[in-house]
Amino acid sequence: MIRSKSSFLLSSIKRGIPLQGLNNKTLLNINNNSNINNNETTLLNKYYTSNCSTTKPYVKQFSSESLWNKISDNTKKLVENLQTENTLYLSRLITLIESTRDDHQEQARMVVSYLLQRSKENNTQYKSFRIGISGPPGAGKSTFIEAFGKHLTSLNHKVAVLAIDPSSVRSGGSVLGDKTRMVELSVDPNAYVRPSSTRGSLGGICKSTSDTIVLCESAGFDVVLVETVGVGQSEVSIDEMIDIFVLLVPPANGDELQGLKKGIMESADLIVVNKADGELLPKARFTVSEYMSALKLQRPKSENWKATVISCSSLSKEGIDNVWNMMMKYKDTMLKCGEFKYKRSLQKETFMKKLIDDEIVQKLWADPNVQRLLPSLEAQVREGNISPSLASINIINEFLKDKKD
Ligand SMILES: Nc1nc2c(ncn2[C@@H]2O[C@H](COP(=O)(O)OP(=O)(O)OP(=O)(O)O)[C@@H](O)[C@H]2O)c(=O)[nH]1
Ligand SMILES: [Mg+2]
Repeated sequence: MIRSKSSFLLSSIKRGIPLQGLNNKTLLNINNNSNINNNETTLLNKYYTSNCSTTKPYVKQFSSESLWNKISDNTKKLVENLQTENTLYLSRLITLIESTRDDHQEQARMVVSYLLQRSKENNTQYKSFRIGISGPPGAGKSTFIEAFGKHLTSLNHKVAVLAIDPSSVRSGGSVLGDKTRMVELSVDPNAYVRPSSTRGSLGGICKSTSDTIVLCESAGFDVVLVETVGVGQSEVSIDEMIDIFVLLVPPANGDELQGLKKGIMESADLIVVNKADGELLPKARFTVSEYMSALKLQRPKSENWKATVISCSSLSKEGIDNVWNMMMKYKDTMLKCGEFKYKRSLQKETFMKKLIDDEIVQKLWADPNVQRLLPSLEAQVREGNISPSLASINIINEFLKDKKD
């Protein structure tokens, strides 16, 4: 009798039919029945734990109303005016996001979550296109973004340009997002150019960029260009916040290509050889074919899209339309196969976990108990009295001491 009941339950689980009446007692009976093989027992137990167990996962929900209620009146005004032509409101909200003050951070978290919910409700969350552009110094990134951005605004798109610059953390200076090279774009009413924030850690800059993207989209910018340098050299991967990664390279000869190819090429969805004009044209053509053959040798990043190489000139604007068409082809393909949405949800999850890592580590080092214990343990590790692993577990325990239930 138990055998027939378990067979019924198992076949229902395999067919994805929801089960009722699978309680502890039934499960125990089935588990004790020797006719069931190990795989079947595991399947039943797994199903029970995730679907029938009384220890339900803790669900905390945030309604858009409750988020809205936590936003101050001043900030509410900025949010309400976000979609107006005036980008002053957008800039002020970005400043809030970049602020290191705790109360500002708290407000920023509410605003971004609220806006995320709103775009979900309005079904606009996948309307936007986040494009990451990177490349070696002097490749023509700024010139390209100016020409490309102008092309997009001529097609009635609204374009936001943001920048992540890991070197600004070290040098304290802003290099990217230079409005000087984006003369036309920065005065275009359908474009918004925001130079890189130079304050805070790299993790902090990336966190604010990720939130800034949400703000720009809520303000009606449907294309967000994120310019970066140093991709692949830092712990932060631009892939965590963009939909397509474009590598912009100058025409080069064989030797120069060798240096760039590794690593960074693997993250590219599209390689654009810039400066395909005048005397550089033959060299640009050669570079395209070199990158093409190099791509053939590497494993594709996605099974739904094969990275490709095209050329353009940001000065003569030749081929700029082609770059956009190729990007749109990518978006269409990724949307149709579901990878676009999947990638975005995965990015958010990964980012959440990274933020937890960052936050916990910062809290640990700032903890007074840890600070008191640290010098003596450091000294003992240096002198070889205790192992680094023993010292580290002592430090972690010290940090958790008052926090355990
Ligand atoms: N011939 C030609 N020159 C270009 C083109 N695009 C950019 N340049 C030139 O290349 C130089 C570097 O351009 P930028 O746009 O500053 O390059 P970048 O990659 O932003 O440089 P960094 O910000 O220093 O990393 C400038 O002198 C540009 O005029 C192009 O399509 N054709
Ligand atoms: Mg530049």
